[in-house]
Amino acid sequence: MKNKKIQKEIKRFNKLIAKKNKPVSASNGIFNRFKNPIITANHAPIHWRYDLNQETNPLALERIGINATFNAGAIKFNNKYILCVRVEGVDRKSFFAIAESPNGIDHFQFWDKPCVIPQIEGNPDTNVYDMRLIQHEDGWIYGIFCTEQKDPNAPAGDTSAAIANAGIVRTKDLLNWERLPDLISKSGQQRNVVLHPEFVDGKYALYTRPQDGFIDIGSGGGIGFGLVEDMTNAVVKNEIIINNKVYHTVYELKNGLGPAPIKTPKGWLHLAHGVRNTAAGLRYVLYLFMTDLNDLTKVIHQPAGYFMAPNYKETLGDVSNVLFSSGWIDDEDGTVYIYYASSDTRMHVAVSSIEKLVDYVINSPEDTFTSAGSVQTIINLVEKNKGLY
Ligand code: M1P
Repeated sequence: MKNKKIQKEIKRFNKLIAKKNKPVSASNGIFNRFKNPIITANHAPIHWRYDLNQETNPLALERIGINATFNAGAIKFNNKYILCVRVEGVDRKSFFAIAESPNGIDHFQFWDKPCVIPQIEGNPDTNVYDMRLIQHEDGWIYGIFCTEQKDPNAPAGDTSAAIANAGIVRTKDLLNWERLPDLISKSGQQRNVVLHPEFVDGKYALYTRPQDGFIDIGSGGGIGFGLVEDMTNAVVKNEIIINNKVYHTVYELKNGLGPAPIKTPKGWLHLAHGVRNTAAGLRYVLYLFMTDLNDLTKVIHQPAGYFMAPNYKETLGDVSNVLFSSGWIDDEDGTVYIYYASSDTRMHVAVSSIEKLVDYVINSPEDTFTSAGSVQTIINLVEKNKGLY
């Protein structure tokens, strides 16, 4: 017989998993937010957190605390909507855990145990996060994530300087993960590295985000692109920046690719995050752009500004004013499930479609980079709308 308090916790947990989600009515027509976050720290299974043995836990106390669930990779696998969630414990360590849903919008439930990511001998990860899941045409599912360690060259007494790089794993079943060597590139640091799902000239193609420092991009800004001969020894020799950070835009300070791009008849659809600095700290928003089907380095469409920014509730969390996405699923019927995290705390879904996203990215005005230009853009629409209002 389980302790009464634990029984109550299990009841509360089951109610949470069974909770239905529904779209909020307010929408700009491009996407729909949903009422409830889809995965929170409270979705962490009871048996990860409680010692259920009455003898060793007579007071039914929680033994292992979970702080947040965010920045998940996404894939449709065996007809289930799968998220590889960044779960963060109260010890600040992040790890990966698979959660699945039958419909992509609610009933997300973690698998029995978190993912076991093999370590590289002699070079263990201190922290891992933000895994992108990519079904590559070579037949493997790749997980590209950030691996972080203390900077060995940090001055004595600096206990926060870190080095970030891209860790690489691959799997066929999302249960057994094969660790491949970390990415080798010319940049001192890498985050937000994503694998393109198709071969390019017989090679693997990686989107990168070279940076000089752990937080600061320094001279290395922008979303980069480079080819790799072999994922079992991934070396990017030449990185070119395909989508730069730009003064007085929502990606002024830095940017980074979200999930792997989606192929559409008009081009490759990309979801990215842009960051700017404010008096209240960094603000992370999501934006879209499209690259040429035959030249992945050529951006052919990019609407001005953001696609999604944190709403009032989403602005609050551990790292406030952040929307971050590293996973989306384009379903067989053209629906697109955009999985995003708010303020490094919890996961949400927004639903759109290929048709809407392509229309948005192609037909929304581009940035003119000046206030006068923005006014002219509105006047152009007013003129076009004459007689129609
Ligand atoms: O805290 C906001 C985000 O900061 C980092 O993103 P980026 O490398 O683009 O600055 C990451 O740590 C990310 O996990 C986090 O959500």
